[in-house]
Amino acid sequence: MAQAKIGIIMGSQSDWPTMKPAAEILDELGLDYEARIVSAHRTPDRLWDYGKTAADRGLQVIIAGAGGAAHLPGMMASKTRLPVIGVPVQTRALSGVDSLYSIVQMPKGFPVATMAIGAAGAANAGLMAAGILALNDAGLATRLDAWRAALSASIADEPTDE
Ligand code: RP5
Repeated sequence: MAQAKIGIIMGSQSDWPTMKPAAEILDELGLDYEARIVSAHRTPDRLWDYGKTAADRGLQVIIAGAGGAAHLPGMMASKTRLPVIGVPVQTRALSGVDSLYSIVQMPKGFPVATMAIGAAGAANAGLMAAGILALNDAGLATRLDAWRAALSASIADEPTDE
């Protein structure tokens, strides 16, 4: 099987329900991806290895979701030049604001493109990854345009009571 160009990584199994919408968008757009649990705190060696080998393995974009003290996207950005798209996972104690601040406040030099908190952010991460790959893939660009047009067409002109 061909190496996927998109990696979806997350800090815990518990992040998967939040991150799954990213995978679903990629499925809809016919894009291969790999999904892995890579924790900055619990499996730091796995994180190191993933970041060190990502580009050579053929990955082009990494979507990284984490919650709370969400170091994963930033640490991954420190280990690879590939674009890293961060997804703050909603937490119970602080509603994901902790995750958002942990991911978005990167120092100059190691950017993480940070999405909204939660499942909408994950879906947008999938769309952002697709947009990046579409720069060099005309077929994907056409599919992404069609996806966006279908979403626009699904929005009613007027509100209803239901
Ligand atoms: C983070 O800690 C993970 O990204 C997750 O959002 C959070 C809680 O993890 P679990 O305790 O549910 O495994 O590292």
